[in-house]
Amino acid sequence: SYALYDTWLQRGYTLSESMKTVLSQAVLLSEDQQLEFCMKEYIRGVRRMFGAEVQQVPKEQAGVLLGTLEQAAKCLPQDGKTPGAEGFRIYENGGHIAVVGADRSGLLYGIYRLLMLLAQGKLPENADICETPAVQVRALNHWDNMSGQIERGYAGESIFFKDEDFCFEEQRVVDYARMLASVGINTLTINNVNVHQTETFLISERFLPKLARIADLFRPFGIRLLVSINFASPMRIGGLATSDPLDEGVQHWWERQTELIYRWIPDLCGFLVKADSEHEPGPYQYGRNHADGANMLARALKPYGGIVMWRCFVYDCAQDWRNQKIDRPRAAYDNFVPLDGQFADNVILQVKNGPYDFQVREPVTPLFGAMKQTHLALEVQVTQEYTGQQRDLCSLLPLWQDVLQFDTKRPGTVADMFGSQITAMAGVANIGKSECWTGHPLAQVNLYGFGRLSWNPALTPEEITDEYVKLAFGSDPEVTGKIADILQRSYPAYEDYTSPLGLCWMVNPGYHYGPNVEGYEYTRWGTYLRATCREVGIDRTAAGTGYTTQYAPENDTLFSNTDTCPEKLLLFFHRLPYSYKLHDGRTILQYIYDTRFHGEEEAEAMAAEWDTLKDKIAPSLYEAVAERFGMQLENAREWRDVVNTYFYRHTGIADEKGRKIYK
Ligand code: GCW
Repeated sequence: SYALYDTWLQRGYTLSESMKTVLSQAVLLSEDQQLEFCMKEYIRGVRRMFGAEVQQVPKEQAGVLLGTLEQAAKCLPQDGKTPGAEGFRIYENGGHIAVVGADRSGLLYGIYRLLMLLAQGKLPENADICETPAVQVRALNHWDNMSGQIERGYAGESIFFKDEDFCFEEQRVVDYARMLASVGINTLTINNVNVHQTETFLISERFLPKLARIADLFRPFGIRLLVSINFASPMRIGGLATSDPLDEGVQHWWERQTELIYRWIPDLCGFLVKADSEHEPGPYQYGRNHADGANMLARALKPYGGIVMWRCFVYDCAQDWRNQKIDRPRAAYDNFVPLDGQFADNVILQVKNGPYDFQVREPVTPLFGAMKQTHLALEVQVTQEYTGQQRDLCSLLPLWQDVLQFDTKRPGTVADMFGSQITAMAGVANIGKSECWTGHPLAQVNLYGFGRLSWNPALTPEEITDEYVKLAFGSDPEVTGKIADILQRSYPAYEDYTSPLGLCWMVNPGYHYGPNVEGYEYTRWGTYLRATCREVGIDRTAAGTGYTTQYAPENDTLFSNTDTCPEKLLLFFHRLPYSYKLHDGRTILQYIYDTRFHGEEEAEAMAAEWDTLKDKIAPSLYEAVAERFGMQLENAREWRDVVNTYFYRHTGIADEKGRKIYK
């Protein structure tokens, strides 16, 4: 039977009888009670996924040996290959499989990986897989409000909150914890970075017992909570007259409050902070800087081993559109780079992947490589705010791959910096109460992929997609092949109908779905196209706003030169006439027309390909996705026609191919 709720670790898969026999004789090589949970997860997985009952047998009879390095290192060849913290080694030899974790979490990850490899039919004979996560903090950030509503959520209401209080089904939370752990996520924030009135009290006695209960449910899965705090808590909770980070009373307040929090949740990971950003309180209000603010919290957390994840999404959100001197993409660098070296060791600055805000196509933030003495986190948006809102299909894996493989020249790619300068990866969750968790059933690929990439940023979109479709949709190669194909086409298609050449923000203001070319043109948000009848885009080179100078000199040159600037970003970096010729000889205008038509055709083609699966997949899945494709087609047509008409009316130049453009 097929249920939308069941994702990649929950279904039944076929397995040879001989492999089932191997799996069903297992031993845990440890007396450590802490590890028994891992065995339970193993037993549950083997039963649920492969329909076999596990017997715990003496070591000599075991097909599968589970343990940590401490007690099970002897099951591995003594060849010096040792997994690092949270890592594991899976070793198959003569019909015996050893899963050895570097530690408890490593063992759990190794067990899930074994089960997932078997489910995909991918455990080779003589398998020897030794992995250590590339990133220490693999965090998922919910933007859930305690009202139950989720900021930028497209999958129903919160699975944690309702009516200004906690409200959760424990079984669902546990199933969720397992999903996250199976892809290696080890840190979770359940409340929005915009911390409203009620949520401010999550770190007070009013809610700590319930928050602690949530922590208890995630703990066995190796997941620690990181709570979003309100920078003004000393005033709002403590009744102080100020929240100035250099005020001694404020510092003491945070110390006492942190002590209280840790009494309830001894392994709390720390605090997540959005300060001086989009009207949230912060140190600037007191004439202090972000190091002052972050370090104050870091000091309070230090005795407990806690960390501060401090967001860099700080910009002027009350800009005058007439003022062309201010350029919003410069903001994170301008605010934070001068503070390099001033942040405490247990502070991680959390930086969005691009300098704007999760647009369909942006360059990579210039902060990576520019802050050599500061821990950084890469933040990506798993929820599809600007990428189709889980109505349109958009696998974000190619977007993230572009980010991870970007060569900063400072030196190395973003992926290369993990473990040294970049110590964390954070994703904004796309989860809610929807039956399939993610609104659009195929949007699960983004959660799955985020986890896999934060574990191993070198994985390719093709590899991750292949894993996901096999785990989620079974072993019929026609089905998995077609779904993989649809997923791979989805981001290029979405980019095609929405965002030509790096032009951002042509969305409806506020809710950010659907086209509205000048929706943000005369607003305070710093998000402009400046299209005239002749030209479009913003000059961000040294001759313009100077944004390109925030990159390493080689990249400044690369982006500043219209011949070497990646074309997908041409109008992000440059202001150019519509007649400007691209490398293939097309004008910018013709490119805009062509991609709009092509993106819409791709949406139709994906929907048609999905239809061919109608008799091959569960009706609930078929219907749910088909319904979304219906919405996507409408959206793609709207984008095509609105954007084409806008530029036709501005230029008066017709499509060379004579296709329908509304005059
Ligand atoms: O993109 C903007 C979103 C806001 C969000 C903000 C942020 C949580 O539109 O909804 O607020 O980014 O990242 O803080």
